[in-house]
Amino acid sequence: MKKIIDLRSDTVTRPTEEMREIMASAPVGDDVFGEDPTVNRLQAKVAGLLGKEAALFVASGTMGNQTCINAHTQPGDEVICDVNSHIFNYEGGAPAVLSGVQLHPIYAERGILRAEQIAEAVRPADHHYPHTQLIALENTHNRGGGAVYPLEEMKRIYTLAQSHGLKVHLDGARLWHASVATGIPMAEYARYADSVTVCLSKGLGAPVGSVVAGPAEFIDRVHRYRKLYGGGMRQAGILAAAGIYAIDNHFERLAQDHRRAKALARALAELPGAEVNPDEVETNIVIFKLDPRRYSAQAWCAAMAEAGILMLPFGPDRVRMVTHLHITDGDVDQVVAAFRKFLK
Ligand code: TLP
Repeated sequence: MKKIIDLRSDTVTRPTEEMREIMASAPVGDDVFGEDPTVNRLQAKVAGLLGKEAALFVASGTMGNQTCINAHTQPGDEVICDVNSHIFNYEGGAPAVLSGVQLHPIYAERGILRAEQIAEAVRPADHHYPHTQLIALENTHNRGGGAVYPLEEMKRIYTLAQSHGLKVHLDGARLWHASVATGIPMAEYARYADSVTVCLSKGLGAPVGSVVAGPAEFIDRVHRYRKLYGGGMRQAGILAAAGIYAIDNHFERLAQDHRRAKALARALAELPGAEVNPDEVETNIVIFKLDPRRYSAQAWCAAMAEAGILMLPFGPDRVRMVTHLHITDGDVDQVVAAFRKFLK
């Protein structure tokens, strides 16, 4: 059977044989009683990696972001984010539904907000305005084409937040990638955020799960929201074991995904009918623009699918490709050959 090359997302990975074996033999207990030793081990490990006091295993990145937003805010508060952020675009309007807060989205080049833009968006203390309470950042930035937040900018934003009494939440679904791409430890990025969500089920290749981290008192409040959202899982150690394995075995290898994404972007940039700047491909996401006279994103993805290559339309003339654990150098060669065939 011909292999399907699935570049739609790094969420499509399946657990490897070795990961499945580790999952099957993981010691477990009732995590709602705090008694699952493998969940506790994962939480301690991620708290350590992020340099935070405490961490909590949650079902998904969305649950991580939303429990944190809820724990940071009161209904009626405002959350500053960028217009292309995941919390604004892909979480079902959850901040309004679950926390009763309003998002204040700002346009930012490749999703990277500058401290000056945020300073302008912070509301004055006047009863006409909502109360600004939280700044939400995303590193790496998904719709920004996997852009890495410059550490210096995060530091400036955090300093600004502190001077206004605001909190900072970091959607670090792919913070692993930022760390591998720059060599900057995860904890160094996390220093400039009050809370962080990291995902195990994206580039790291675990089947399920994310972890939130922050001060112990804050994580205790997040824990309450996790329960309230129905996210209290029982013998979740089976899943946490996959996360521990993924961190230990699939973290450093993300550099390969970055190299392959760059190779895809370089090949595309040489062809007419597609636009992408390979220098901007810093991690495992490539977003390119098609010449609409030749292909719409839908038509392109349908044509590629015929050739056994899956990509995701990311707007009427934009397409996203994400490299991951199951994409090999041979796959990259095959995709490049298809580009040449379709765009010649
Ligand atoms: N992103 C998914 C889709 O929802 C777009 C993907 O395929 O990339 N933060 C960021 C930055 C994300 O990219 C995602 C997932 C999440 C949060 C949500 O994680 P899950 O899917 O676990 O709720």
